[in-house]
Amino acid sequence: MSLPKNCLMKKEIVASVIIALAIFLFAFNPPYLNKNAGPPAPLYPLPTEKQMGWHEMEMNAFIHFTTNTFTGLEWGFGNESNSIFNPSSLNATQWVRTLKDAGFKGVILTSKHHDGFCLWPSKYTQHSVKNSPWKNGKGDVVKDVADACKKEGLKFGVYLSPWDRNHPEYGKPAYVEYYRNQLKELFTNYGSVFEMWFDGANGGNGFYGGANETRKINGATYYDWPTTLNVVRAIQPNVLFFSDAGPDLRWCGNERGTAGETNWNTITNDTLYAGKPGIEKLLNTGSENGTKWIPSEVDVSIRKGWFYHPQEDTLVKSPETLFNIYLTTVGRGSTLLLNVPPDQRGLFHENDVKALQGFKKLLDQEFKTNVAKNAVVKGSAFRGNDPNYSPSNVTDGKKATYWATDDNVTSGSIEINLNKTQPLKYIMLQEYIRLGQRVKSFTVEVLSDNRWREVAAGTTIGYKRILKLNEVSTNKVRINIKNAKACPVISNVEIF
Ligand code: FUL
Repeated sequence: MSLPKNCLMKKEIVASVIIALAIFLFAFNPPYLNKNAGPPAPLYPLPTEKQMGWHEMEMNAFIHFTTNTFTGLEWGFGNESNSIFNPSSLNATQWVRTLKDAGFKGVILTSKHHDGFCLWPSKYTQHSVKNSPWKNGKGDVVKDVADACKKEGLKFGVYLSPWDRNHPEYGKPAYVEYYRNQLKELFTNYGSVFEMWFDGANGGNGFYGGANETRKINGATYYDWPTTLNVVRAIQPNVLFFSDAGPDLRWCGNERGTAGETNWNTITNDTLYAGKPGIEKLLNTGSENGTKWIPSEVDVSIRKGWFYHPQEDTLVKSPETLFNIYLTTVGRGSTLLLNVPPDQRGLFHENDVKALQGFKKLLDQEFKTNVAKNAVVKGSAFRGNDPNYSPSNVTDGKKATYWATDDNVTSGSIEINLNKTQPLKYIMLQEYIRLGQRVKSFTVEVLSDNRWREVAAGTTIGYKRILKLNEVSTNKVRINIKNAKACPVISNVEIF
């Protein structure tokens, strides 16, 4: 039986439409039909919004100042007389301005160190500035620093030593109450606090109101941290808590200025607590499959000690050393917390100021021109062939755009065309960590004499990774993500 002519024509039209659609799909691969459409699923755990803000600060400063500045000690015993605290010309604005000019974004002040002397007129103790000759007992260093930070636009943070070698009740429940009352004072009276620094040191012997004995506490239970932290959170929910093991920020495991070359922001902290012996290595690297996002912070002093001692005036770290510390902290995805201790006048010493200025000069000089800015980037593959995830997103200078591959593709390469051959010193890479930390290993190659040559390699990237390239000359750079926990998501590449 033969079909009518108009029916045959309809069949031909339908066939042509199907062929045209197939050609269109093959050619344009529209993202809405691709299984890899849309952004990659988050890889948990993720940073919180306040942790993201902290990552972006990159460099904060520590200020260690107390009776130790006048006694020459690093750990006051707790029997120091209030009368020795008498800076002749304390000027917190000089501290904060110097730090701001050097690129620091936040300041953490030792409101009370292990010796128990309080830099603010706490109503819970007589051992404080209120009974010192400084400003006839009317001064308040915490207020001075908090106000200077507000004025200069830096964030203000607080260190309050849990260990107190002055307090008669240290080791008993009454001291924990005292400690919480002091936290309440600090978090109520000085405006917003971005970070609270809990020191893990719980040494043993001390003055303890005249007992002169050794007191040991159980670091895991004595302070009842969950309750203590909730006291603070009830006043300022946005504060970040630092201690050896978090809960928000972790110690990097050393005071030398070196984050782990492998540095996971993730760690499982269920069995960790501040001061727990033997956890340094784990804190330094974090763990690939850690269940919580607790990034590492690197505290290191510009001098040998944490407090000012005149005999260390010649031992201030040089701008070059500070720059290297920058590379092994910020350049390894951590945040730097650099200590600068005021002297007996209550000023940053000239040598420290000079070192900080030299450090800033080096930072500006070494990272002056990003030759990859807006450079053309080609990639081995990108997510669903969707331009939203194209390799060129890594050079567009935008924080929220990134190159990503298809799900289950855990490696990939991008090639950056620099247009002209030029000497290169550093490469900087950033993962889009809002979707989790992913990269486990990568290499960097440059094209020279028509051959790709490996010039750098690393493991983790995280918030930021900077590698030295040792002045290679090239016009093309290739970044190979060798392995990742899930499809890599790279937001930024800069080359200097
Ligand atoms: C250590 C303390 O014992 C030092 O004195 C200093 O405060 C440093 C930042 O932390 O644990």
